[in-house]
Amino acid sequence: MASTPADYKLSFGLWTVGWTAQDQFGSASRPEFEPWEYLPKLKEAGASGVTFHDDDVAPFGTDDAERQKYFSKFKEVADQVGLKVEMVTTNTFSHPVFKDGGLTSNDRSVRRFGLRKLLRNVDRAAEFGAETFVMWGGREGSEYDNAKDLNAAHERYAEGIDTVASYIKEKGYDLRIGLEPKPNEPRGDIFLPTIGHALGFIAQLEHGDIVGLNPETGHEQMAGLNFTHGIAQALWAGKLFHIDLNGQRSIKYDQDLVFGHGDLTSAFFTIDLLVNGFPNGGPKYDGWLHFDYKPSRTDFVQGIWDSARANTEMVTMLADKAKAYRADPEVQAAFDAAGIFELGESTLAEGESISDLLADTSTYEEFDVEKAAERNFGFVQLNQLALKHLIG
Ligand code: GLT
Ligand code: MN
Ligand code: MN
Ligand code: MN
Repeated sequence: MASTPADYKLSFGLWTVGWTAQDQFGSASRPEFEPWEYLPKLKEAGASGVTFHDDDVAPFGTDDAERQKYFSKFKEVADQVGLKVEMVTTNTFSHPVFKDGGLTSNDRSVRRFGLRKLLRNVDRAAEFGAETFVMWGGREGSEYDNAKDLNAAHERYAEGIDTVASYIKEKGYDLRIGLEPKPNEPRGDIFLPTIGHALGFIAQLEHGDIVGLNPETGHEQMAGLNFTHGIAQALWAGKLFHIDLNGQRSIKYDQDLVFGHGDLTSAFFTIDLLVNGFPNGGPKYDGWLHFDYKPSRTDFVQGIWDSARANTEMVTMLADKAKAYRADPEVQAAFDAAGIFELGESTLAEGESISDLLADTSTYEEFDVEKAAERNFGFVQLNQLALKHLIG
């Protein structure tokens, strides 16, 4: 039976459907609505969750009393509609004060202001019962390699993340941080450009236990990287806390297309991993499938809701295909022939020592390398089976 959006935890950033399509070269092509006006339609599109930046709900600079009104109204409507605020994030990139970064600006007073804005929003995230606090450092970086002391910049970045993490612990909030890598745009080069860089960075933190990743499909693909491999490594490391699904067509500006509207085959394998897990078991993602896309500038208001629906539809369609693919006996046989299950076996036998290995002449001295080299792994055939499921 075909699955429906209600079978998955699907959520949208308020800034996605809320994007009025102002870009580098042109003004907005769509009207702006009140933040809560998007909620009923998000629900209709198949979402059960919604996320926001502080400034998406109450504009930057709104005084405290006014802010409270915005957030109360938003909460009221979200509850009414039945949308959970599963993640909250902070805008430390739009206002020109952040032009050189929020946590790594050369200006110490800006870094202190950035931290205050972040900590205030941690309280907001906890108040809304969010599970994840995403930190996308879009302005953390440079255009010129001499614009920063690059060691100090990483020190300040770590200091900033550790400060937010220790505040979460101090307050006893049930919240984890998801760092979001991106290689470039808006900065020429952004710090923590890929999943791998971010994993290395987290390992150096004092409070890294509650810091993981929020990888975005298009951000890895902008760097020519394999998104499914990236999230697989994050899963293996126990660090896939959240995910931003969208579409990107090759190495170019950040397109934020509908999920699956970029590299469809990659989207299929992403959903296969998220929904079915690794073929030999192992860590499995059980978090939200969060869409971070932009309705194209050529679409008007109707297009906002058509594209939102397209995202949730892509997940249900791909998940159904991916489940059928895994359940297909022919695919399982091809997995077997390809050695997929063999890769799940440890290379050394249980209890085998290195000297046992060295003493085992069948592994080397008598090993028939020519014969082993003749193995036909059948990966092409296996991929063809996947594509038959995807297209068929
Ligand atoms: C911004 C960015 C996204 C991030 C958002 C969270 S903001 O739209 O392009 O990739 O996920 O800060
Ligand atoms: Mn993007
Ligand atoms: Mn983005
Ligand atoms: Mn994102």
